Amino acid sequence: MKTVYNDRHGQHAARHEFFRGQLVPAFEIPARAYYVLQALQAAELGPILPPEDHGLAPLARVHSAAYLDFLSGAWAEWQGLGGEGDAFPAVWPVRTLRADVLPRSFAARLGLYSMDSGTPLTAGAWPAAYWGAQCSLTALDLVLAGERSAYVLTRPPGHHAGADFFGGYCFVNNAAVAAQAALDRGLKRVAILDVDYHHGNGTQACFYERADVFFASIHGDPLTEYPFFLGHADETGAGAGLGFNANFPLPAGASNEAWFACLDAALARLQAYAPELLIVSLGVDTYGGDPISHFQLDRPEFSLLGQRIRRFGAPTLWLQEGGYATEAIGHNVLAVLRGFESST
Ligand code: OKP
Ligand code: ZN
Repeated sequence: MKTVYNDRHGQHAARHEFFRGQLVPAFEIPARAYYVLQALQAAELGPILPPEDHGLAPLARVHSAAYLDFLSGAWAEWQGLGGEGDAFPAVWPVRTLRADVLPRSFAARLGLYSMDSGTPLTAGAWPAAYWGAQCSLTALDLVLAGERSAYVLTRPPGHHAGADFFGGYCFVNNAAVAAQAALDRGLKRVAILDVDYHHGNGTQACFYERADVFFASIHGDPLTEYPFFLGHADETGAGAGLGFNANFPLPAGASNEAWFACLDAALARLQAYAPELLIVSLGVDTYGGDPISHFQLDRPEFSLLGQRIRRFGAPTLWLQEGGYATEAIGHNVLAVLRGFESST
């Protein structure tokens, strides 16, 4: 399997993040991708390729122009204001406040375009996220040219980012950009399966009222788990998209049996949809040793996941999302991809 590697991810390197009112060491760090790269190289999974630049237009098919403008200029603006260290939002236009008037204040726009205070905006957040999307588009090219599958090794992740906001460590929604690009290249039905521990609220929202992308997600129940405000089972799509969204929330601590029962159910829904392309938002924070998540998958289960996806039978684009047990994530990702490769 070919890997497209975001060689600029290291520019996004937060030292700390806010967690329960404290600054704690960041979880979403460059070492995550270095461990995966090392594991792929050691296993000789396949060629590791750099991204090709497809420009801003495919990102603008998913994200608003105002948001991309803000994000691409945010660090310079913050520096111009004398910002020291990473920028953290601290104020949001919640219910009764107006989000339709663009404030001049940087702090206010940082809040307008974000969903939480746990996502440091660093000097390199924009280039890292931009090139992550370019990796996703490059890998999509490979799959559309006939590769059975391709894997995108990138960070920061993307699935929490919405059309006009960042959050949950995410800035640009790679899965949504790739899905929309596939449709723009002529595909009629794209499926996104999100197996990250956290619900992919951004991806779901992008396609919630559309029938051309089916979004299915297995995740920790938002009643107790991030992102808290989306991801319930009764979210089944709206308008033309009604019936094309399927959420499988599981309680924190759920068994592997329960997780695979959800995987089977999700894949059955996607099978009935008969997509021409399957995009997998591959978070491996479902690992039992993950420091911020509460499922119990391990290497054999990750391998089984890969095998199930292989059996699904569609051209498959794998996109890296979460996974915070830093030293284990390489082995976990490799187990998934090898499970896929070894199966027929
Ligand atoms: C991103 B992805 C832990 C607090 C949780 C948000 C988690 C985002 C997960 N410090 N902060 O879905 O893996
Ligand atoms: Zn996650």
